[in-house]
Amino acid sequence: MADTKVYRASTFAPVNIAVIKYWGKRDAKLNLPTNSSLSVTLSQDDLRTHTTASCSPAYQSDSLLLNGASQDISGARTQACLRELRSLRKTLEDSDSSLSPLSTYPLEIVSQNNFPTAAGLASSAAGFAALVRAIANLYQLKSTPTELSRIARQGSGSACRSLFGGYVAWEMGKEEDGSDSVAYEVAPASHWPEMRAIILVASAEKKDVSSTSGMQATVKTSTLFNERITNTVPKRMEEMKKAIAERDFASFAALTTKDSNSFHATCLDTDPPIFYMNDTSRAAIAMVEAINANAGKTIAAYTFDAGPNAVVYYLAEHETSVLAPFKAILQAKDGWEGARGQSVTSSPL
Ligand code: 2P0
Repeated sequence: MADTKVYRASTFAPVNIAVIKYWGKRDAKLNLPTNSSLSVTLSQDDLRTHTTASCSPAYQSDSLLLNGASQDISGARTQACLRELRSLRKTLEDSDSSLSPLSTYPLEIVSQNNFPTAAGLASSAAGFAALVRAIANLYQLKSTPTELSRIARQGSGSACRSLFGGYVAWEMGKEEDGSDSVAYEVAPASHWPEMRAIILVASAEKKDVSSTSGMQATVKTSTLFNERITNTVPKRMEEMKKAIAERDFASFAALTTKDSNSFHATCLDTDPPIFYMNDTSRAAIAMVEAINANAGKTIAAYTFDAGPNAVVYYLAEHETSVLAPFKAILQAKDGWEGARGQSVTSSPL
């Protein structure tokens, strides 16, 4: 009788929000960035991708279902992840003849996000991190999260940072083959457990300019961009690591807001210009400025990804001062579609 056994493994992967932004590729095929970046992983309780990977000799071909809809997996990025994971499994099988030949079986991947896909909420990051982790679990690979980050990066750059909880750096690396372009944990969430983030959803619609095409246009046409990657970001990476090590919120906040504005400035400096922020985003910036002025010190920091949604970082002790003004505008439905309170967690993947 034909073998119809199904092998299965499931995992969750969290969303991460960069405080030093990745924007620009030096190699689009391998997803190698023009600068290092640093992010904070958000709680899996609220925003996450759940993925089940299974394989069986009875399956017809590889397949991927996202939020119930069948996805095209013929793209180079998904194929690169599948190829690398199968190759690691094959190495295990070659060294241990008792292992079943899972690397030769078709894969079925079923993913579910609990947040809007492609709305500037880093869905590709959690998505590819969960895909890589689920298949690595299915294949019982011994790889470390940093080794898996090299694979997830090829699916989507920011995905390499979602393999860790807490505070995570993606070092751009120097090698042409991308072997040293990997992520690692700068500090666990427990190092600074008071950190909180609120995400303000200005629009849950799909963005006009994808990150991939946007960053390639910036690399080609922005004159501000070169200053950003050669001087601004390398210096900020070190300053941000120090701010996190010292739990210095004022420095963390200043670097976070400046880097968000620097990234959006290079978008505006792109030809044709890219506008990810809108009037609602700018109202959030004004609100954070007012909250800090009112407190007489920096207690809130905003950052925006490739979309209009605001992420505001603050410490638990200032929850009321930071959230009350935002709750007021959310209730007034001033362009905001909803908010989600988030806290940083160690995300045990
Ligand atoms: C980041 N973003 O560091 C930056 C900030 C958006 C703005 O990483 O082409 O979806 O798949 O490597 O990872 C979004 O870019 O791009 C992103 P690809 P990705 O989080």
